[in-house]
Amino acid sequence: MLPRLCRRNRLDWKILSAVALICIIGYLFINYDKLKFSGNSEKLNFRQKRFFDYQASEASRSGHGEKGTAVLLQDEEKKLADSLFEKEAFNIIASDKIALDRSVVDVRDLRCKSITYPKDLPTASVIVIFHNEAWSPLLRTAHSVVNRSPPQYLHEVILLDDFSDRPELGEKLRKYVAETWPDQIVKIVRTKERSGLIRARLAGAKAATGDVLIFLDSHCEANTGWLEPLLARIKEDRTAVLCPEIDLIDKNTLQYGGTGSYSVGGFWWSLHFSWRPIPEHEQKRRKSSVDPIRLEPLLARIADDRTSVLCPIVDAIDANTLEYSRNSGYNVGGFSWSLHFTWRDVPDEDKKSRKYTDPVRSPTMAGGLFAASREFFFEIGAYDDGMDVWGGENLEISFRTWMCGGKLEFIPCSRVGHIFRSSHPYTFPGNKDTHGINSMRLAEVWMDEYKRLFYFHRRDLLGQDYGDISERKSLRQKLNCKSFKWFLDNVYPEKFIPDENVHAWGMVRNPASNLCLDTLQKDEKTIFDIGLFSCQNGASANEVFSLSLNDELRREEGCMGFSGSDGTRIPLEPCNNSSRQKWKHDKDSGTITHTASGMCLDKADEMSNGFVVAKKCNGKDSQKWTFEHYLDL
Ligand code: LR7
Ligand code: MN
Repeated sequence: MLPRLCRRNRLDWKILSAVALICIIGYLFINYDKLKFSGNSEKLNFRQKRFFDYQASEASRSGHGEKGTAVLLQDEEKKLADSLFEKEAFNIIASDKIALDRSVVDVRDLRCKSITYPKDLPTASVIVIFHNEAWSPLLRTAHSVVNRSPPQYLHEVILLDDFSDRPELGEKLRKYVAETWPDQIVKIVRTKERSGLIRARLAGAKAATGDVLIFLDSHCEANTGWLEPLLARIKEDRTAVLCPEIDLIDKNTLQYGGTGSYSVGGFWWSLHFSWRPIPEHEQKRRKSSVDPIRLEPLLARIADDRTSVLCPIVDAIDANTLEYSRNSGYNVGGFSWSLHFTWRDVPDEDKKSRKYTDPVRSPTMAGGLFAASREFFFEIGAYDDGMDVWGGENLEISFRTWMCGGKLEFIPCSRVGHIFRSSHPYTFPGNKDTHGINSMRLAEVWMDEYKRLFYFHRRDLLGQDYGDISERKSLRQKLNCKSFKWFLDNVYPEKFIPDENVHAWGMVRNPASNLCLDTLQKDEKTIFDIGLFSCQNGASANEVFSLSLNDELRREEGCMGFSGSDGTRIPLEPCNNSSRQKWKHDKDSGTITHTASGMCLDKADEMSNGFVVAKKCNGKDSQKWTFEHYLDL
């Protein structure tokens, strides 16, 4: 009995030890990567090496799309790309041909490269949200961040999967991430249901533990040196919410192109985002924007130098009309050997020196690419988690940042490319107009009485259910945020308000015909002729015109300009304060007169096919107009 038992026990021990050994080996095997990086310094060394190896290899890379070049497809590939274009809203075949860690051109201004940033910068959590993003752009985003962020500042990259159901974004993605980044710098977090991009970003922000949150869309490429200027600015001012300069990655060729336009964000009263040039007040505020242009070789550069001789930029005053027009050419002087003075283009080097490195204040952001101190992001209310799928959150966070004590800036030295796709390659559950409803929430909470201007455009939304906004309202109260009027007056003073500080506004009616000026639904980012349509009695934003204190007959961005020849149509063109765009209205006689030419706005005859024209004044009914509202200013 006894020996048998012993024997059996011995066997048990053997089995047990074997199992234990297998377990230990298994554990070591599974956790090899973790154990390999058990110390922080080992992790950092590994990351440093990866970072420097990539930098070293970048210049010598060759292949499709390297250095950010275009991929041009032919024959079968082109056909295939075309057939998939609708689904992906960009050229997936071209993207798939490009290395996931391709090189790009460093499009920064030369001056950016000479800036040295403090060594002890805060750390960043980069959050890339995605729903059913295609494989190659998603991973190219992650690679670009890891490869171009100095490891000591990159705390983590969170790929926030908003409940995607493409098969390759499941196990295959997990495996790729684990194998490619064994140090676990890249993490995947998945939502439990389709959350929409706003709640997805919130989930990402909650999971993040770095000092600074940086959000990116899932089809971006971070460029050289993108991270340091963002972190340095937040270190300097924790209330600054920052956008990189967003470069265009072409949706057809995947070419990485520098924008170089240095635009800032604005908005339409329909609550769509718009790009606009840096306004004059901001150009003046920024120190480096007043740099003189060197007039070499005739004149030496000045600044605070008593030995320098300065010229203003010479604008043109037309000899015939005395119209003053801005010289946007910024020429410098040269000479010919016959010793005549000549104008010539600003030499390349000086053009570059006019591109600046300072932050540019912006009223709004596009939404997808921005950085904020993690603490500050939550302090000012993160996001409105009542917003669904897509749209509106970009203006909400913009208005809120400014109104509640922060500031919004573009950082010219931080460059990130983004594929601007032609449509949304994902579903909108329930087919809801999420931009409309989200915008209602933002208008109701943040825009005070100015929400009326949104509803001008979206009468259809009036009375629709936008959910509960009480938490957001009490947030605004708790933070003691300023009014929307304060925002307009101080942050966006150039924003045109159609029904304030104008002589008159509303429908411009020709009583005899009961026709009104009308944009005929044309896209106001283009130039088009103003038409006539039966008056809609306030039901159509297409018929809202204003007579500004500046004597313009205008819309939000466009002014009616007239060339002066009898009987021609009148285009709506970008307002530029020129005499083409000045009109006077006489309330008693009803005339609207083009000041420079003396011609009258005329309903015209059937020949004009529903377009308004200007003609010699004749006192007839076709030249009589009334505005819906007169402010008597
Ligand atoms: O349900 C969704 N869940 C998601 O996670 C829907 C989308 N998403 C992800 C999506 O995979 C993508 O990574 O959210 C991100 C943004 O969606 P896009 O790329 O379809 O949006 P967009 O680039 O057309 O739109 C811009 O405006 C949006 C308004 O809600 C967001 O703020 C986007 O981030 C924003 N993109 C940019 O600002 C990039 C610069 C372009 C400009 C102008
Ligand atoms: Mn996008």
